[in-house]
Amino acid sequence: MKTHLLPLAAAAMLTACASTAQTPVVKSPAKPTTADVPPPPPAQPAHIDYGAIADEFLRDYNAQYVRLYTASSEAEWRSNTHIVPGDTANAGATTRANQRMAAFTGSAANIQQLRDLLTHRDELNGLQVKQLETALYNAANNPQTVADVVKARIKAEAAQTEKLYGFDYKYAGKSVTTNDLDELLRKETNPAKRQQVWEASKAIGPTLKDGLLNLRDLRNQTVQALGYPDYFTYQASDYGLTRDEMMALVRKINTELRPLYRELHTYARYELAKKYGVQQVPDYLPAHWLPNRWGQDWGSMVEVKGLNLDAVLAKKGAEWQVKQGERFYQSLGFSPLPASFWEKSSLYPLPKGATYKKNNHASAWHMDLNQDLRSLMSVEPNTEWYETAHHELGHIFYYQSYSNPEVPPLLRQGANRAYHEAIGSMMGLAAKQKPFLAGLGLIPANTKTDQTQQLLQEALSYVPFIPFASGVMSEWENSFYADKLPADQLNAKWWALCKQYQGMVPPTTRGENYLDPATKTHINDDPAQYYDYALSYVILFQLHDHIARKILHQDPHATNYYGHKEVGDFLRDIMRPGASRDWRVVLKEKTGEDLSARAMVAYFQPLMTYLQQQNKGRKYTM
Ligand code: X8Z
Ligand code: ZN
Repeated sequence: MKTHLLPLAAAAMLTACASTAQTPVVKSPAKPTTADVPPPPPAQPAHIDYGAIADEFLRDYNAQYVRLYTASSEAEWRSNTHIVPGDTANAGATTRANQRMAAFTGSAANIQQLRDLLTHRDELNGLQVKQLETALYNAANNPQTVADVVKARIKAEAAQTEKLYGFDYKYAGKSVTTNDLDELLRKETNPAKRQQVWEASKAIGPTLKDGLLNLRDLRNQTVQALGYPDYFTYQASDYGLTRDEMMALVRKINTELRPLYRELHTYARYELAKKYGVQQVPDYLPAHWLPNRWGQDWGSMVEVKGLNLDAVLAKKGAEWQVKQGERFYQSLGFSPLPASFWEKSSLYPLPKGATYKKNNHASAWHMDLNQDLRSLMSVEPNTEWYETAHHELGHIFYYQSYSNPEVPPLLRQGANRAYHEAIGSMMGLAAKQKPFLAGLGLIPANTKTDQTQQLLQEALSYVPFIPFASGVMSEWENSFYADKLPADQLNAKWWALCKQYQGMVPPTTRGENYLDPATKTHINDDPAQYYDYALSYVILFQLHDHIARKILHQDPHATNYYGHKEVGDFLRDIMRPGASRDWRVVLKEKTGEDLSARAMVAYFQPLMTYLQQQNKGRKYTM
């Protein structure tokens, strides 16, 4: 699950409680007191102070919201960190906590009150309107007018989480973790073994099919009660966009990066065919050739001489990576993490032989919408986890930044969801650049490295993500929720999109007895919002470009942010207000630009000539 912002179920749990909702107190017009005084002028309705009414309502609402949110987070935390297959106690407690949250945020009385107050928006201040809109948006995920549907959905979500993270992956007859599978996909050179590993990673799919189909209907029905046509549209509306506008945006981003992706795709087909000793270069990339379960990040395909971060990190260890992440943020002026972060987080893989499992996908949690900040990871000493640790800490420092008295709990979210994803990913990018590594003493300052190879390595890591995130994932979920993709076409649609956007095909035919999209955790527990990540990559390059050129006066390809408080000030200006400012205004104000792939395309532009030379005489298939 992603955020991160809200642990998933927490997203589902944004809800309000009827019983405690206040009804506005309206003063009656004054009555005349004596008979012989001249008749009073016709009674004017007394002035109603909607601002004061909204204040009182929101004070109560926020207090309840924090209380229920915290209880929900605690239950979810337990459900995600202590999974005993067959034991339903955690799922039961989570379901109950989330239902209490839903009964509050989706209560008919609260919905009525929110709507009433919003009809007087002209008399309210911006912060009040934003909070009321957010509460109404949250209500749409849990309307108690369809209480049975909401209840069923919350229960189904808890059950799906258990299945998803309780799954026992097997490879070569032994139980393995997803970390093991990922490591094998990065390192194994025998294509037949690679295929077995890849297939092992997909074995979970069919176990999630019934649950996912059920969740689709329940998610759609829930939001339909407040007038959204489908769940995808509901999620897009959080950005102030329609479904069509969101799809147009992600398609535009994909088109802008397509020429570069086409070169990388051609390059990868030929280079991997060479590596695996295959004579006939395939037109489409076999999925099991790529160093990632979904082909979303190919960074480990090349090793840059003099910059072997894996080797450096192996010596430093997993704990060092997380601590180093904190040091980096602190060097920019962020406050140290509270002791409770270190005490309560679950940062490393479970010990061998543990009798329970935990969610293996990284996330960051804002438990009480205040200072109880936690991360759930399975950090191992390697580049991928080094970057992920920086990513998760980005969420954590975002939480910390907007947990201030100016931001009411309802608005303790990112400027939009993509900003929340962008900050830590940008820090992850910065933490891998050569001057930064040299500054830390991780590589000798005079190390000679090939800049083209370095940029190629970065391109392989960041660019293939775009057709995956803005293409395959977004198109599939759009079709799944909004177009109600038929249950017997789920896998066929997935692979048609993989071929169209990623130029990637499965090693063997994958019929409807498989459900390969469900192997991506987000499809189950972060539904209809994977475009957040595509947008976050675009934003991260916009922010990085600005920081490098305008603040540090450094080449964006070779920066060292370390110790630069002015970089921290720039970031905190974005992070501190949370969701209380409009995300478009924030981007324009801070970077001078609208959301655009310009900076990302420009960053990798120097690589185009190299790739075109490498690909001379090669067959392009996309
Ligand atoms: O899910 C994540 C984060 C958690 S918010 C680790 N990411 C996406 C993924 O793994 O698919 C980060 C980038 C893309
Ligand atoms: Zn994230």
